[in-house]
Amino acid sequence: MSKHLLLPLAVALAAAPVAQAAPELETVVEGLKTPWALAFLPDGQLLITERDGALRTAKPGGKPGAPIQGLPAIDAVGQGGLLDVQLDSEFARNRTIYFCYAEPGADKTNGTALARARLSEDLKRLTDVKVIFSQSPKMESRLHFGCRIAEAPDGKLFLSLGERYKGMQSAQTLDNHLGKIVRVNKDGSVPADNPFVKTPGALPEIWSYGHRNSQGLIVDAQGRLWEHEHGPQGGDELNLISPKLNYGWPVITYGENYGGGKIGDGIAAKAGMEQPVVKWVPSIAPAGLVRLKSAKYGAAWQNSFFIGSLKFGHLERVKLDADNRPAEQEKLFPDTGRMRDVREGPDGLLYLVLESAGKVVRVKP
Ligand SMILES: [Ca+2]
Repeated sequence: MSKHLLLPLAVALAAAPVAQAAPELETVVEGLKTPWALAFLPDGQLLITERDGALRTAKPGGKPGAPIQGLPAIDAVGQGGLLDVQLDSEFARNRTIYFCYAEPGADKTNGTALARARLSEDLKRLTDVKVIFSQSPKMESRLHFGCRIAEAPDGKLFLSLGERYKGMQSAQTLDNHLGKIVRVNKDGSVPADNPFVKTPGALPEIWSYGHRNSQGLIVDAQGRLWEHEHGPQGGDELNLISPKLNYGWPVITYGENYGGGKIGDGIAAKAGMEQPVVKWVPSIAPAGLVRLKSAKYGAAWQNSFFIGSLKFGHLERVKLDADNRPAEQEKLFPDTGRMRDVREGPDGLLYLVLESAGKVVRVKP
């Protein structure tokens, strides 16, 4: 008797709809060519870089505008071109933006440079363009520009710099800007309290060293600097960055050479070199970094890191515990296509830059 009565209830439970719908993506802008980075203007428009050397605005739901005039000469070769863009924290007052890019040098060389400029009220041109930092030395290379910009609460600027692939050994020495994170004032001058200003032979802009190729750099809500970087085959990393520290490349790595074979001594740890907070083997090829401040997606996602994967085309979510160990990790939106940038909009929503698709999409809450 009781079994007979329970049966319909069990059937009803099995057929019940899933309580929580999976988040979905919606297109915000399309028709871009190899977009690389995204910023949000106060009027609701987006400011987007294209790697080939165009900076454009776009209204959500609209088409990209004509290229903004006034960019400096850009070496759009290989992985290089017009890369990151950031608004000054006081953009509404000073209309200042920062952008980094592959700056051409003599004899086919290039290097990552950071420039500032004012964006005209009509959004059509840049004025007062000034290069405030140039990576030294420039190299003949199409690879590993790094190139993410982050502004700290005190107004200092951080910039990630790749080791240009050919210069990997130089990531361990302080007489160059290869494989470094640097810190400068907004006018390009060197802050007096940078960690190596009094070290003989060291370049004074250096904040940390031993990096490979970083395309993710943020200051979180607590004022901490986070960076992720591409390892070689295997061994991508998320690092918590402190001044003066050595993050190990190419002496220590969880990766190996492309096609196999150890790098250097094939070791993953060494005294005096920092361990990553998170490592990825195999590599996801990380690009773009957010630590989500908003509660728009619920408590689980709030304070999580979101990282685009170029290789697998998904959005990686990582949440750390109180001791900065990975507590939650998942792969969202698999096979969406090369994800080049991830940002949190002023609306508290996640925006993704899809490189091959030429789109900016938004994660619906
Ligand atoms: Ca490392």
